[in-house]
Amino acid sequence: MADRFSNGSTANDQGGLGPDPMVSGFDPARKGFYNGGDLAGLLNKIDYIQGLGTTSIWLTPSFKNKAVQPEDKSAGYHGYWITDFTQIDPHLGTNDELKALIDAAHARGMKVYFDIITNHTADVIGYEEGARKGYVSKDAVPYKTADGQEFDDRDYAGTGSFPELDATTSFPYKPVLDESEKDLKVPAWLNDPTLYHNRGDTTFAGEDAYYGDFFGLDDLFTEHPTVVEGMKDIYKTWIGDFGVDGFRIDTMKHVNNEFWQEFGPDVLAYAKEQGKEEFFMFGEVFDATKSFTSQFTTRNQMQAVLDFPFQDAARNFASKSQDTRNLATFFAGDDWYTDADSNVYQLPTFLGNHDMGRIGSFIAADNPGSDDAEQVARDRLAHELMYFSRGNPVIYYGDEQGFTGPGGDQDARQTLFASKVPEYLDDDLLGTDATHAQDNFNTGHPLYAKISELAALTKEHPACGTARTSTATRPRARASTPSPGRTLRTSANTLWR
Ligand SMILES: [Ca+2]
Ligand SMILES: [Ca+2]
Ligand SMILES: [Ca+2]
Ligand SMILES: [Ca+2]
Repeated sequence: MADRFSNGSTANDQGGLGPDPMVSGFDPARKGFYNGGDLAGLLNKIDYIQGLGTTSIWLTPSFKNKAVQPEDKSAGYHGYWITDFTQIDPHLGTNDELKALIDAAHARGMKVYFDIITNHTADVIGYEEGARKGYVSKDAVPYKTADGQEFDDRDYAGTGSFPELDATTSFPYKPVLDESEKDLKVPAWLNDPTLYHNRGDTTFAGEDAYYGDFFGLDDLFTEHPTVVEGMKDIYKTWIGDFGVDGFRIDTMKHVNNEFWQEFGPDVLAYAKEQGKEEFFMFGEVFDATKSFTSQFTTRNQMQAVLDFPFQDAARNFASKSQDTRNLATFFAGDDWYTDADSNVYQLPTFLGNHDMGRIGSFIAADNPGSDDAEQVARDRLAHELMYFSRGNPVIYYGDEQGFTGPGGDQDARQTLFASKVPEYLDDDLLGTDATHAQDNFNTGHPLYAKISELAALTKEHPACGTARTSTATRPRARASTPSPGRTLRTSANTLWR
């Protein structure tokens, strides 16, 4: 999260928008605003990043955002409120600075991953009926063609054709744009209000998980071929022109399957044409059930998903002291991910993140009254489990400095540089007496040292990073079930490694 990593240039702190925080979104004393970090800061600290054993940098979304959403009284420092998909957010720097960062990473043999969004844009479209309206289902008010015929969009998703729509008659709510914002989005096709679902806010369940707006964020009509083609073009440009090495894909489970079935293979083929043989995409499917998360790498043809089930299992083991046999059961379910071209070894594993919160925070909360030594020991154990298990370990910045915090989201987005945010200044960091009042780029921190050691060990001995429970230790019920995937899995693993 570039805004929270290192401030390489104070000149861009206000994003060129002037001194008013409610316009620029910059306020280093508020956790919901831009705090000043940028791409120049990441480049300055690339030795620190690489010293951790890092082989790839995953940037949270970095495109130009709507700086402030007045209704939320917070800013787009996190990057998830995009208005311009062709430009780096001016608070974070310029497209040239991104190129410089990518080139510097490549020169060191490191890769750079973009965090991309296809589900929504910033909240720019409102409804004539009012802002932030409740969800209206398709059975209550179906979509209508411009000619007034009711239709189900799912009959067209994935076919490459779609009926003509009319903003005033096709949707349950009438989308409206403020005159000053009607050309705000880039590329220009994003300013067509008929390319959004226009059904009101999601409750994150059932049909509305696909069609609803996240707190007003404009939910794209991802069943529509113009949206599919437009998103492919946007992200291919970043691969072709900037050399981005892969994508973390946001909110994957809120976009229809047909979208991924087109987007994934097509973008991957394009990347390979550009010479990126190892191009890699992994989706965010915020769910701890393998039977659910695995469908995106099998039926939906994506390469990988973030391993939320592993995060849950790792916390249960290292932080909550649950029985080790639960881990055995957990790994025994890995076959859910096995198909002809992908398997569990590709999944990025992690212990906490910018949404759910940090592993240091979980350990402190799960073990009330424990001392710092125990908490650091549990944190080391969690990292050992992650590095020695199958998958690609991901470190959330700040975990290597023992960052904690009382929860997720804004409470888990502390700056590595000295902070003025009161809610961060009272955090109790693991493994150190340091606080957030100072910079925390301490390569001598015990967790920085531990992670570096684990990265070096698994690099020298790759077999250390592929552990899984053997067939012999599987629970009987599972072992007695014929597993047609077993032979395939073994060969796929060999190929992957
Ligand atoms: Ca800055
Ligand atoms: Ca959606
Ligand atoms: Ca909206
Ligand atoms: Ca697959």
